[in-house]
Amino acid sequence: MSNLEDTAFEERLTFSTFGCDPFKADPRTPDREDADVTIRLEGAEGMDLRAPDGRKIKVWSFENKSVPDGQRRLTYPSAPIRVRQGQIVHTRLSTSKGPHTVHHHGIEPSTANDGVGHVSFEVGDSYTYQWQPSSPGTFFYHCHRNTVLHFELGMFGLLIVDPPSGPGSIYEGGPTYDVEQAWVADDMDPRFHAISNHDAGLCGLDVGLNRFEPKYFLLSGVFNNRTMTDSRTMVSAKLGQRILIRLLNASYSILRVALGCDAEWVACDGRNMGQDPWCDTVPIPAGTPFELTTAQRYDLILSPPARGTYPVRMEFRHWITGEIQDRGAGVVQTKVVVS
Ligand SMILES: [Cu+2]
Repeated sequence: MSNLEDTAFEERLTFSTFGCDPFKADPRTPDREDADVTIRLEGAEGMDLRAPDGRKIKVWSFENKSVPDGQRRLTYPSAPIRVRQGQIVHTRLSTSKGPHTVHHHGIEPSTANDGVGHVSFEVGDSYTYQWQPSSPGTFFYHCHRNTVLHFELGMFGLLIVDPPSGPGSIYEGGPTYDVEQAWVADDMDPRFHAISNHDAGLCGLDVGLNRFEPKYFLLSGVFNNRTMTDSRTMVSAKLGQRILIRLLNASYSILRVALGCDAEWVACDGRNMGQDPWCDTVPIPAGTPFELTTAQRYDLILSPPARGTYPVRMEFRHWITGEIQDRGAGVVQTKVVVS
């Protein structure tokens, strides 16, 4: 059903419209303008990952129907969205298999376009989110419908905002980089991934979403038995190159990170440091641990002074006890190789 001209429909919208029983419709985007970029996403289910112990782990994802021919539309995490500061962006979400939303985390659109369940549209059919990033940086997008479950099941991806001139610097006139690496850390509790009811845990249902006991630990979609060698996780650079790390903690743990080389922390949560006199960048000496809470992003510049292999260690720690998850097994290691 399309109701672009259906003002009577809009008059029927109430708070409960956004609650436990999302409507099937294609509501009009308020203040809609022509887009510079349009991204088409489909809420998708049913992709299986093979864990190191042989177990099949079901994940949900956003199928990105805007990626060029030949690229995979369905990935875990979902395909990155990449736009430029100041562009008007339309994210067109279709949901044939159940209600979802898209929350562009860290972007500040109008409420109707914010994709937060219960306070704006939960999309039972289709909706076009309109947004315009004001700051370049590292963000991410995720479903905000029954978030604890849908986010854990994999409905998220990186969102990178480049300055108007494009990739190569953090912001216009800011620090530059030659090599770029995204690290998206995630932990998985297989019990959550066996749930197939979209609404499990929502609106009075109790399926134990308050008990999260992760058994699998991943970086950028790679299980931690492969992260030392997989090209999606290890970094290769030439001596003298500057490496930008875009690090997102998409796990439900505290992520404690230690790098084997010095780093400069240049941006946090999509906000640049060093751009204003009251907010400087922060040097992080080699081996000094730092921590990211769930959903936090760090942008780091590495410029290793010599050829070699620099280890990277990430520990997934319990948010209350601080202990490494899964009796000490919750660790991901990778490396930065400079040749
Ligand atoms: Cu969802």
